[in-house]
Parts: sequence; structure tokens; C-alpha cells
Amino acid sequence: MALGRGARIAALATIFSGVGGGAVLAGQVHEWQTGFQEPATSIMAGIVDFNRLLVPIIVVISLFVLALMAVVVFRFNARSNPKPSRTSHNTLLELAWTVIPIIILVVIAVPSVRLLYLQERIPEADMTIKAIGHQWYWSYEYPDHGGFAFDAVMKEQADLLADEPRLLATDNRIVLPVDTIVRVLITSEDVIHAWAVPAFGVKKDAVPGRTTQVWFKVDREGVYYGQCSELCGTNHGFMPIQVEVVSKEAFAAWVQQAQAAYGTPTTTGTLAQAASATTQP
Ligand SMILES: [Cu+2]
Repeated sequence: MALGRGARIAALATIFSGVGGGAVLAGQVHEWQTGFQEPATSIMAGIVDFNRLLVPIIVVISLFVLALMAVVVFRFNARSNPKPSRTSHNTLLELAWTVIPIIILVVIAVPSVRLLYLQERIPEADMTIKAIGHQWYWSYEYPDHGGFAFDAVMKEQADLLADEPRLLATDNRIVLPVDTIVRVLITSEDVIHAWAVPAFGVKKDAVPGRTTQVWFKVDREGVYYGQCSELCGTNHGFMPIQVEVVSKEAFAAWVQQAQAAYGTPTTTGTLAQAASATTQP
């Protein structure tokens, strides 16, 4: 589909305006994006930094190997090198091609394992929510706030608010407080899904019969979007995740409203949902 001139200029403006122009778009993809979304957690900032370390190393190694192959192809083919050398050992060279790769791997492994440790070691959480995957929507429970629960189904295009992106907005959004360590328990009631929010640097499989977990502490308020990231069936692409991060006061006010709106549940409700979900073909 051809973009109008206005849209193209807007897209370019977005690319070059960086953080400032991204303010509205924080937490979601934008046109012509090639890199990561702007990080909203320290973990995602760590992932961006690690990527910055890794890409130059990969590029240099790839170019070096390409250059070696070019030398072999052009200088040592049968025509340009009819009498091949019969050298079979070179201690210095053998030492170098063992030690240098080890050093490179250590340089990569240390920050990599450190980052993995920070991701996987769940700190003492200030609050916990539960995300449950269904074909094809997510439902959420707030066990620390009276245990209310709700479904989050993707909005049709006609229902979108002005600032909401297509295929990413949901009818009910998760609301969370800023600067709070949130633990998300993740499971599924039918097939394997995955709960992923790129700006938070989290992605974890939702496996039926198991509970997995992620944590994050969001630095700034805003609306963040994610998607199911495990092929889970026909509507896999239509079960987005929308998280609104607000001040602690606004969150407390929202909890009041949510408890009234979504009620207190609902072991029965959840079981009923489970039954209906599993009877689907
Ligand atoms: Cu899914």
C-alpha cells in the first residue's frame, strides 16, 4: 500500500526525532523501525547495551572470515598456486586461533550470563499479577488486590481510540504502578502461548499446566504494547497485550474502580472459562 506524502514525511520525522518524537509512541513499534523499542526497564536497557556490544563483534568476525575466504579463493586456487605448501603445523598460529576465540567468547559470555541472571532471578516483588493465555486472548488476575480478574480481547478497528494502534489495543488493559517490582505469573488454559512486552524486555512461554514467571520494574508511565509470541493457532496474531503504567496514586484509584467493575471472583468464573476454553476444537 502506497503511503501518502504526508504519512511518509511523518514517518521520517518520527525516525529522526528519536526520543522526543517517540514519546507518544513509547512502548510500541513505529514505521520504519529497525532497532529495539525504547527501553522502559533496566533489563531492557541491559538487552540494548548487550546488543550494542554484540553487533560490532559479529560484524568484525564476519568480515574477517569473508576476507580469509577471499584470500583462499583467489590466492590459493590450483591455477595461481600450482605447487601447494606442505606445511602441516604452526604452533603460534594454532595457539592464536584457539586463544583469540576463547577471549572473544569470554567477553561475550560475561555480560550475557550477568543479564540472564538478572532476568531469571525474580526479586522480592511488590505485587503479583497473573496472565493466562487462551485461544485467542489473554485474561488477567490481580491476586494482591482482591483477586479481581478480566479478559483482554483485541479491539476491532472501529472501536480504537485516537491514539490506539491497530492490532495492539485491547478492550481491557492491564494497569500497573510505575517504579514497582511486578511479578507476572504466566500460564495457559489451552495451548502454548507466550507473554511478551518488548519495551520491558520480557518474553516467556505460557504453558498449560505450568506456571512460569517474569518480573519487571517500569521506569516511566505510559502505554506499552506486546503480543503473543508463540504460534498458537489461527488467531495467534490477534491476541495483543496492552499495559498502562500509571502513578501509584492513579493505580490505587484504578484498583477501586476495577474491583467494582470486574467484581471479586471467581474461582467459579475461572473454572467456567477453563471449561469453555478446553471444549473449543
Ligand atoms: Cu497465543
